[in-house]
Amino acid sequence: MSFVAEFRQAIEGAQHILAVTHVGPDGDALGSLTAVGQALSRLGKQITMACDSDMPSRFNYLAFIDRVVKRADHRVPYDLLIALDCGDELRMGDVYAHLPEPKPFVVNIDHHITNTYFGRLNWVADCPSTAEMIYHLFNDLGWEIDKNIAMSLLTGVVTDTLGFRTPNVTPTTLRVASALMEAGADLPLITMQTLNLKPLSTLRLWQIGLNQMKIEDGLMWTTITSRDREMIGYRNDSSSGLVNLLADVNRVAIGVVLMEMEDGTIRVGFRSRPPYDVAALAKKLGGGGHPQAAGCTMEGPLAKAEAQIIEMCKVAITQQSPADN
Ligand SMILES: [Mn+2]
Repeated sequence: MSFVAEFRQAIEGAQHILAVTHVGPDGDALGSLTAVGQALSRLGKQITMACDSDMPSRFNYLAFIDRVVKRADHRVPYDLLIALDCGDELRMGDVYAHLPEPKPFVVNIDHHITNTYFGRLNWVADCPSTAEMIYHLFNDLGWEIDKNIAMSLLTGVVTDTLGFRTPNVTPTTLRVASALMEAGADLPLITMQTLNLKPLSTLRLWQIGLNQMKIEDGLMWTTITSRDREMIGYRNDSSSGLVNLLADVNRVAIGVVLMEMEDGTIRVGFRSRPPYDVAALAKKLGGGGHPQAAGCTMEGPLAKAEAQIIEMCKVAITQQSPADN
């Protein structure tokens, strides 16, 4: 049976559905989550949307965003869990970890190449965003994409492609975006809210990161200490685009940001340009992601993690460098 047919069957047989996306949610995570939440609630299902993080305010324009909760309701007998944009179970944080046994039937819909196929039903596709997958899924199911759902899905498409600029964008991506605009999605508003506007603390973070940046053998990296974070009041667990700046320098193959968190662990973000692949690197360190964008969490201290990352990245650059002629 095809995924669509199995998914349809799972939905038809379920009354209480829990949709979950990853911690530290981005536009694809919240766009996919709210699109699924809207569609299922229209079908008359009892739907809980959960994400184990605070909601970033720039996504306030999304319909249903105010219904996203941090924990599942443990009194509700969920018969289905839909994981969206999660490469593994850990990405769901305590929403999944704290869910009482027996856990519900899990459907895993994701576009990370490092996905562990943790669901009972899995759809993992090589696609620029989970939202683009959801668009195709709704179409195949014959579910209407109204203006609000289109806004959610286009938010995912636009943010995960950084405004259609990543190397995995295809003509299909543009056709999907076009169809979503025709359904009423407001592209300029999405671009302004999610890509252009940023809190001042983001630029303060870039300021610190750019001051510390180092470049050696095609690797450009920087470190942010938890004291830096405290000083500028930065609470996000991603570097909010700083790592993209580093990887976009023309002599650079891989860009890395190491950020020391309050609990002493180190969040590491990787970016690269083709043909360099950072997904395998991140996976080796217990993380995951895409060939050109990946991440992991390491034990401290910062200096030790930094030394290990520099070593691993330099080896990867040497091994993956195309022949000179
Ligand atoms: Mn995504």
